[in-house]
Amino acid sequence: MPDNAGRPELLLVAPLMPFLLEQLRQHYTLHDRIHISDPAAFAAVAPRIRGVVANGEAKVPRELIARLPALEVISVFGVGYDGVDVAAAHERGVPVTNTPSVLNDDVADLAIGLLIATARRIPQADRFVRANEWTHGPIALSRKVTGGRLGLVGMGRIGQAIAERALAFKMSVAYTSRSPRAGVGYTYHPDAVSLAAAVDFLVVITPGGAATRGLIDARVLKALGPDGYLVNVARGSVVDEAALIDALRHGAIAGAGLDVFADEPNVPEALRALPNVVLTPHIGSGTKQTREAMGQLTFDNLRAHFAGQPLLTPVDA
Ligand code: 8YV
Repeated sequence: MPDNAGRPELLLVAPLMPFLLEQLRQHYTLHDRIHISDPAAFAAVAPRIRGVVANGEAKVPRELIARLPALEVISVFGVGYDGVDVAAAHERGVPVTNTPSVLNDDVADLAIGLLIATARRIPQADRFVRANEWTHGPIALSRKVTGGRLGLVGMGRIGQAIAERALAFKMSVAYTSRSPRAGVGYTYHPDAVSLAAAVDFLVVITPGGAATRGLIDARVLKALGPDGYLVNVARGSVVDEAALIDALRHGAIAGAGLDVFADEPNVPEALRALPNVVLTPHIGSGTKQTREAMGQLTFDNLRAHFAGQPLLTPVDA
């Protein structure tokens, strides 16, 4: 039986911010993560689910899509959609949308912020002052950022926004990606090892998923070297976390600034205990302004779909 108001029924597969939830509630009947919390209730409503709303971290596997015979659209609150089996959705003729562009500035700001915080050891310096250690003598010197060599793993919209900022710090910019990007004048490297060997700061901003899993491995970290720093604002899956911990422990690299982790929100104790890392809880897009813009785009894509209009930001087949 359709919902009383006859409104499309949506399955939410992730916790969503109130700004988006409130808008969704006005137009749809929402089933919030019942596929996890209440399998019996999910089995009852699954045949009526017409839309799925996910976020950047959520999983929408082939098996879930197969259980939703009436599914018409998947709207992702986030630019990354590596948790969604897009091939399975497209096979069924179900489009997937994401929220590109609106978060470029925030993620780029955080990448530069983490880079500076890590190289200049800002959180460590803050702890130093709070612990009154200054009264015993000065803090150790840190690493200069301006004029350094930046390497970007990924040169999409966010990568380009990071590069623009880096130029203001008089940094040289090089990058690697599957192929050289047309219209981009920065130095191209065919692989991450060669890029890492040529730079001081390696910033990861490439999509997650099978194609990039473990791309930053022990070999890349060795190439980055004992004076090199790693920053990851992409997906934890892109970095071999065990190899990274090992490299940080043994001085194979100088430090790391990490916003994303292999098994969020669980961050290994071994990583949390290291003195040469700056860790943030996946806050790249986490400002009120940007999250609201992402929420609006997530909502607008759904509205367009159910109004029979073209989607604003569909993901490519
Ligand atoms: C998350 C992100 O979507 O856009 C992405 O790909 O990783 C983030 O913006 C956000 O944290 C909401 O879960």
